[in-house]
Amino acid sequence: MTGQRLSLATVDRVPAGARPLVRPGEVSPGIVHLGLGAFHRAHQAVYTEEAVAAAGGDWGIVAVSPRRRLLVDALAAQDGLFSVTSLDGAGARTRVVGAISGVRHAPADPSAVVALLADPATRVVTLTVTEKAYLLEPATGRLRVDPALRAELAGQATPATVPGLLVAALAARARADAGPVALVSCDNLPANGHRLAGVVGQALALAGGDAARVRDWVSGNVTFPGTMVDRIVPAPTPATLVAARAALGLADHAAVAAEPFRQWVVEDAFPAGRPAWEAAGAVLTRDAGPYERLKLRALNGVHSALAYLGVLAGCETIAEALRLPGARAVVERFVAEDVAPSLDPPDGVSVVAYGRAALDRFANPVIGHTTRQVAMDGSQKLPQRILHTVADRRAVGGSPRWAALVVAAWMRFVQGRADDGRRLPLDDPLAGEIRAALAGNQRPPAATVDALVRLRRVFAPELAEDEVLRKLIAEWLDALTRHGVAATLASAGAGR
Ligand code: CS2
Repeated sequence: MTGQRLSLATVDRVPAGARPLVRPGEVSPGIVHLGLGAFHRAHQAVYTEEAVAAAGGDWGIVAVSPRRRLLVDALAAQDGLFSVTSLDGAGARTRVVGAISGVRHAPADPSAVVALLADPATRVVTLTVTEKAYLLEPATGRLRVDPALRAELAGQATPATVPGLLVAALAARARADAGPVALVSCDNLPANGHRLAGVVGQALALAGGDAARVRDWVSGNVTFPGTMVDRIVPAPTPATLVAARAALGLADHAAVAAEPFRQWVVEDAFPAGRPAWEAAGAVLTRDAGPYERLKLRALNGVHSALAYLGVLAGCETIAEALRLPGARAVVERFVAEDVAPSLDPPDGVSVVAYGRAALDRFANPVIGHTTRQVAMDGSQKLPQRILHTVADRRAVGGSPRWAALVVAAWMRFVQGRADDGRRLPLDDPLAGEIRAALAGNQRPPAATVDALVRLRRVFAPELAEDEVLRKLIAEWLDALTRHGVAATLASAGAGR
């Protein structure tokens, strides 16, 4: 793209209604964010900007990319400015956001990132690093310690992982007595606050040096508020940048597009203050657990269902998958018959109505959220999205038929061929183990199910040993293998 680029020098040329509410440089940093992906820019950055515009406070965000450099450079060239385009059938609305006051690339200078996290001005640390970056075993939530992490924790290697960076930062903070801080996971993990506390606790237990003193300091000075975060934010495409340019009259290489809907439920446990996020519509609460479980099971669970079924049936997008004959009826029954009885929803919330509203959002005709994007990292997502529902239903003797269909769709997906024979890539940190479990697999569906449920890092032993469940999954896998997704959904959705 040629021509002028979005930056502090050019932003006043942007149409008045699209200008940022606050400007980088006017607000001192108070938040460090790990994970510079599209979701952060369209979610926490927007909430924080609106909160600061409404109620003030030194809550600029320094956004750190733990891995990739591309966005760091794009945002640095734009003084932290980027735009969010909200898209649905009714049209598009683009606005520049000024919440990000600095960017860092962790691999380029890890010690600068550790120093930033340990700076007394940093009072809140938020994370959107995706499930796999916590290095947890998906089935149990225990930290997976490999030699590389062990070396980081022992101080023999530069911190490169999220647990390594956090432990190094907390140790530095404890030594300098830099004041309390909240570490806030904004990833779709179950009980994400507890899981992050567990990561830090287990990592500190393996750390060398003055780890015992650091642990004491952490227990008195660090909180781990749980959160439920929600907004559909597909990976940006060239079309996202073209739309941003048309709306702004300037090139924006860090533009994102998202659905208009957004929600944030946050446990209000911030020992050194926080932005007035409630002024931007966030719900501050004592316990985000009921919201989080509802969202993971009735929204993300259905998302994953549509992703696996859709990708097998040759659908590019989630909206297209939802249009397959029978698909909507099947996922509605999944929510009503399997998810709803597994949950105690937040007061006044109907699981079925929540599920229907999620489907209406998935039907957004212009957002173009790809089935492949949602299908990736299935081993990290399946437990909290599907298997916890299955376990809760099986514990009371239920027969989670529709959840079993989703597990079967995932199993067919990891076998690597769509219904039309096209190859499906497996983008998953456990790809090697999954392939090994399937090795030489020309087996009948029941044997495939037996091989895959033995992946203990994904399936808890009580599920792997549950014959009723294995049979349910195998029946669906047989149907999907014989008839394909389209015919299976058409018949199941019609109640046959
Ligand atoms: C999706 C989520 O990619 C995925 O796995 O299910 O990113 C989903 O779009 C968000 O959680 C919606 O809030």
